[in-house]
Amino acid sequence: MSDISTKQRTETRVKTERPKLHKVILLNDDYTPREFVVKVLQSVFRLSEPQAQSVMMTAHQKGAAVIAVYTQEIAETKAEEAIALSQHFGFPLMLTTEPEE
Ligand code: TYC
Repeated sequence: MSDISTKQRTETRVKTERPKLHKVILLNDDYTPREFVVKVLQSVFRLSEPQAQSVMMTAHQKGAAVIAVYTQEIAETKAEEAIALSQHFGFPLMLTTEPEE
């Protein structure tokens, strides 16, 4: 005989931590052409052309700009991709990542 309807069930609730998000930060330099920075932001980070222009100009004027936030692995992979792409074209463009507060 099945006791499925009367059996007490204990529910275990496991608290799932949300993965911390990491910022990808674009750093200014004196040599990388503005148009190249915009292309990298569009191709690697999928920014629209106006968004890419805006982020590029913020880095150009203030020294650094947050591009976007991702989980740690994606943030680091995208930063590495952008740096590799820039090095391939002989530009010194630099990006860093840091955890969000
Ligand atoms: N400062 C560069 C120039 O005048 C352009 C530039 C902008 C480079 C933003 C990097 O993250 C950067 N050619």
